[in-house]
Amino acid sequence: MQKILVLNGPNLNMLGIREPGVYGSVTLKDIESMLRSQAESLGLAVDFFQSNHEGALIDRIHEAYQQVDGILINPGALTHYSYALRDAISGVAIPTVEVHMSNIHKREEFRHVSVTAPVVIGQIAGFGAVSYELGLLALYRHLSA
Ligand code: CA2
Repeated sequence: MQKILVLNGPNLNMLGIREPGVYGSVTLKDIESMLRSQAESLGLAVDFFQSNHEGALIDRIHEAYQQVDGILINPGALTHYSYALRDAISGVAIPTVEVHMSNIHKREEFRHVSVTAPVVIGQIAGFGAVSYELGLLALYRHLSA
């Protein structure tokens, strides 16, 4: 069975708790259970990790080296400036899909840039919690191709 690591970056533990206007009322736990049942129907094993710390995310990516078949990541605001996270993703060479709940391209200018986008297979943004579902499906299709 193929293994997928789902990573969430800073502040995503607050989903559904604050700012429901921007990110909706779905919690990270809801997203995890949604992905767990989607993974089961696709025949994938999923593991979840969220951290507010850049280094902890990088350590988790290093641990995934040669252990995991694909990564689904919402790097949060690290998307826009973390060359260290980008190097970690590119270093382990694990097929990765980047997802965002909001459409980062129609928000503030600083969110238009993703420094991680050039080292992932593709990016999905703007569909709320559905971005994660679409991302997992895209990763599955990529790994089965
Ligand atoms: O749209 C996304 O998924 C983002 O990755 C979310 C990040 C943001 O910095 C990116 O630009 C786009 C922020 C997640 C913060 O989530 C919160 C949720 C509730 C309360 C506070 C923050």
